[in-house]
Amino acid sequence: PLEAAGRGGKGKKVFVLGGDGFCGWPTAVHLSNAGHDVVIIDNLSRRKIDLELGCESLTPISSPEVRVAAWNELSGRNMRFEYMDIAKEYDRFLQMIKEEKPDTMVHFAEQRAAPYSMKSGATKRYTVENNVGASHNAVCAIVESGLDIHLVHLGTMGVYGYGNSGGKIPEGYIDVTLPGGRERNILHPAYPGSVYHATKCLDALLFQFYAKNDQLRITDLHQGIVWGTNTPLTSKDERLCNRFDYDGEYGTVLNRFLMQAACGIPLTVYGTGGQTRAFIHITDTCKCIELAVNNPPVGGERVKILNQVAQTARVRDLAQLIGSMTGAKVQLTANPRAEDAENELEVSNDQFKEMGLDPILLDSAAGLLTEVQEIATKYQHRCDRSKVVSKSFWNKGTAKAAEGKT
Ligand code: NAD
Ligand code: USQ
Repeated sequence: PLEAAGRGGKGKKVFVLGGDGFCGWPTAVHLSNAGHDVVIIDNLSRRKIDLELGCESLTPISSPEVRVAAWNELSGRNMRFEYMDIAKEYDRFLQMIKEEKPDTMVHFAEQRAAPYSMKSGATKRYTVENNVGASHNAVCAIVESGLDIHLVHLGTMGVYGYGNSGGKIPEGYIDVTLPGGRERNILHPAYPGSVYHATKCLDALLFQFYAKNDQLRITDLHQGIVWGTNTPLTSKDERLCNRFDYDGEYGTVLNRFLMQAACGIPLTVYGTGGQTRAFIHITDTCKCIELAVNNPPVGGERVKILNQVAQTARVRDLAQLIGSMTGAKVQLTANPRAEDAENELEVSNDQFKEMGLDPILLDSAAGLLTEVQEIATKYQHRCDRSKVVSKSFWNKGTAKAAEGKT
């Protein structure tokens, strides 16, 4: 049996893997503020990919050393940052786990952009090697350390796929009757739409195996698209400012629309805009992760899977919402992705609701939408307009049509 890491309750020691990123940084601050002892581990690969793409966050972000020092100065806490690649530096990672004995590891440390993952053979291979390597190293190191560490992993709604299968998507598992009549409760079938999303499906299988074989305590959070930029805590000081991706590879749809409206760029709705996706505000991301950290599974056999979403929305409805708020025009754009033009999506988020989450909904979030717009307006001089159009095509038909036009 694994040795209990010992602290329990409040004030856990938490490693935040990928804690310099868009979701990781505000979560690290949130957990530190809640009384946990936070250590960020990050290899700064996201900042390096910005250099590769010739792009950077719309908001100016401080170095990890400066933002961590600023938070400690403001809060009196003792957050730390360790520069490490968890996919490549296994021995060092294991050693650090053995020495510091974290109660929990929150794992954000993956390449998270679907368009980037589909850009070339090199980015496909990097995404698989990095993401699967990072996730496997995390579970393997927990087993090798002999410590009973709870792993909280950020997965994606995209593991379920966006077909029009009908019915509400359950939280991770479905009941099936196998040929021959045997009843089973199994992982929901995986149906990824990009190499990036496929890595999250591979992660889920690894987690299933390690939970069964080694009784690891794992929570897998199937998160929707995150919008917003700062949280009440990261707004406290400019040095704590969170990143804001707007480019065609890393920018996600709602934040892109808010930034495009602020910069006078027509909203880039791909295809008919009939794609329905799940959404959550960055402040709720932090709250959900705190709930997950404080409510670990009992352990053994089964991964705890929760859908980390506030609501679903259709892309063209979002464009209409932002258009009516700001007067921005909509630009229907040939879809560079291979995905259904129109889909329905209904998702269960019962477990977070039962734990007390009262999520921010777009209908009543006018103030938060305006806040993001104000941030985008403030930093519009940092926007490189040549980076707004996606350079990644995985819909071959569309790519050919686009080539024909140039
Ligand atoms: P991000 O790219 O901003 O952050 C990821 C961080 O992990 C970066 O700081 C990066 O440098 C680090 N990292 C990557 N590989 C690493 C490695 N091998 N070793 C150490 N550090 C490494 O992404 P994000 O938007 O913050 O997303 C975080 C997680 O949440 C991802 O796993 C993503 O799949 C998931 N997620 C994000 C969204 C979203 O809308 N942003 C939605 C659903 C799920
Ligand atoms: N889209 C547009 N116009 C744009 C950008 C996107 O119409 O300018 C459309 C896309 O075609 C897609 C939808 O908006 O149908 C969402 O795209 P996105 O880039 O906002 O989100 P996605 O690629 O799905 O990925 C993001 C995160 C990823 C996370 C995922 C959650 O980058 O890390 O896993 O959201 S989910 O979508 O629920 O799987």
